[in-house]
Amino acid sequence: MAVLCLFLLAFLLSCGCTQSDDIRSLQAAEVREYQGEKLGSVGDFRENSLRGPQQVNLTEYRLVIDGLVREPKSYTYDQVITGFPAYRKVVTILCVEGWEVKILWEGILLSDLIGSAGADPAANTVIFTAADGYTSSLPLEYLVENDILLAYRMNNVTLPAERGSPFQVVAEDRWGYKWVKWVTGITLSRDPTYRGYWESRGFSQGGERNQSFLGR
Ligand SMILES: Nc1nc2c(c(=O)[nH]1)N[C@H]1C(S)=C(S)[C@@H](COP(=O)(O)O)O[C@H]1N2
Ligand SMILES: [Mo]
Repeated sequence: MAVLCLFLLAFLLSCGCTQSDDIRSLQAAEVREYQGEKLGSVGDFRENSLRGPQQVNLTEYRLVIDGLVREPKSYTYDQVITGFPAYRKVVTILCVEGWEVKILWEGILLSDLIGSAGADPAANTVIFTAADGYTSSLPLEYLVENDILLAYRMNNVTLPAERGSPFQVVAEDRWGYKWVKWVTGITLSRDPTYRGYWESRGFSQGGERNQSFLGR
């Protein structure tokens, strides 16, 4: 009987251990240091999106690239993830509200993605649309020259819903409102005066971080 009890106890304890091990390994999945640089955490963001976190269904999801392109595209999530080379870089996001987070982003180059649809030589502006109706734009030249990423992972974990799953623009050196989350559409245009959600409410068109966001 005593032996049986001990056996049961050992069994219960071992179950408990495996469980807490799993929990620990999940937390450890997020990297907090990269090439000697300390990183912030996925949990450091203040969620203040237009309509709260969007739950995008990845099997039904399509990423549309249209406008001034040779061949409009509609990609599935897997086609985006597996169809283009992956890149990673450490970039800090800074919101006009005063918080900032340094993250190791992983994704594909927007220039590769746009290139696959063939940008018309007249195109100079890229308009991003999102699952919550949010929009913003960036110059095509800026995206190409700065190797701007469309991210699907941050700190080695897949973007969670709150952070823009499946894709967020990593708009390096631009204020947070240029970092469109839940991207569903990429439209090439030749209208550099197109103003997105915050830009049409008084935020600067360029969104350069070294300039005030309350600009033109
Ligand atoms: N689709 C969408 N993307 C968005 C927003 C939004 O409301 N909707 N907010 C922007 C703003 S103002 C910031 S600062 C960044 C980061 O916001 P978060 O902390 O809510 O993730 O997302 C940007 N991208
Ligand atoms: Mo923001």
